[in-house]
Amino acid sequence: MSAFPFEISGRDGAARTGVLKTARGDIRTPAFMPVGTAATVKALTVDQVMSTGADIILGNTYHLMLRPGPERLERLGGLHRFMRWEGPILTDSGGFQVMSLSGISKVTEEAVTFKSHIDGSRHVLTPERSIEIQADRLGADIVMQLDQCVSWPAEEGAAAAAMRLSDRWGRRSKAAFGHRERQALFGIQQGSTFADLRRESSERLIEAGFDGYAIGGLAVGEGHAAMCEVLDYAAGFLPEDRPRYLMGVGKPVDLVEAVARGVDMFDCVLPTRSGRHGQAWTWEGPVNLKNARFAEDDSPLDETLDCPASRDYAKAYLHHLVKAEEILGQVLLSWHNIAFFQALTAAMRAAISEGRFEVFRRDFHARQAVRGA
Ligand code: PRF
Repeated sequence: MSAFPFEISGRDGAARTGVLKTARGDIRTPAFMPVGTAATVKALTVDQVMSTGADIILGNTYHLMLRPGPERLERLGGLHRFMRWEGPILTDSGGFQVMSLSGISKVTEEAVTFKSHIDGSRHVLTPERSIEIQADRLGADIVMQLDQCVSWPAEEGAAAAAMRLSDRWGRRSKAAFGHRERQALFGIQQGSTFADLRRESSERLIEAGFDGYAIGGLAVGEGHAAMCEVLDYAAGFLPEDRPRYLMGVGKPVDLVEAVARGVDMFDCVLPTRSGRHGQAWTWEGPVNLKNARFAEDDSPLDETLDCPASRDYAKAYLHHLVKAEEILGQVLLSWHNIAFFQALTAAMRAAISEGRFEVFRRDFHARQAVRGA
């Protein structure tokens, strides 16, 4: 029995819409989770994040264990109280961030050992310690198993070994997590771009039994078309009645294509990171506010969005802020981008509910293509 009910209220092809009911509130799916790596969704207050309609945010074990440290966070009342976010939080387990951020790391059967990217200090992360940090010290609502993600391209043998290690770590994660009323544990499918490995991974995860199932190991350089090819089968290997979460994805077109293949949840640094670099995501594709064509453009980014950053500020002003490297430019573009990603998932939920997802998908691609997204 899962801690959190997942109620699917509508389907259209492989796409689904519903609600994942957590102890800290409902997550409407398809859902986009803004990334709050270091106990902050960069450049935004939690009130701004909440105002965009985000139901859940993501935090990172890797960063928070290095700074401010899990025991200190626990003494300060846990991650929710620390950062003043009252809704659900999903935390990633750390393995992927070790791979992508730390200088040196070593993976053994027992643990991943790595050097901090902040001060070079040495740290050990076992599946058990990752669960303890996420569930007991930080107090995450959705906890991820520790896994190993191989880079792309991968040899089949290396991908198989990492997938099977992830399975063993998943079982240890589950044993350490135990049974909890107010928290859920998600397993992570691995297997790179190999269908047989993705199938075997899913069978192992299902046998162990998790509250939700993530698809890991994608968006690591394979590109949109190859990712879609994997999702053609990988999503369907996972249980129909539990949430499916595609980790670290992605661009708006990735979200739409993944939802079309049965994915329910996403997270990505893209809206906040690109916002800090002057890029805004729109129904017509991405635009760079640095571009001189905005210097005297008095229109807002999107007056239909219920977000001040999208609706109330002229592109000419945003252009000026970005050119002058003013902090407010980063704040407003991050805010707009998160609002846009929430509007995108809301539009998908409505389209699926109303049985017009395929029309939405076609129109979406046509509109994005206008600016060559
Ligand atoms: N595993 C974990 N976190 C992740 C990934 C993964 O494979 C990815 C891959 N895109 C992003 N974040 N634990």
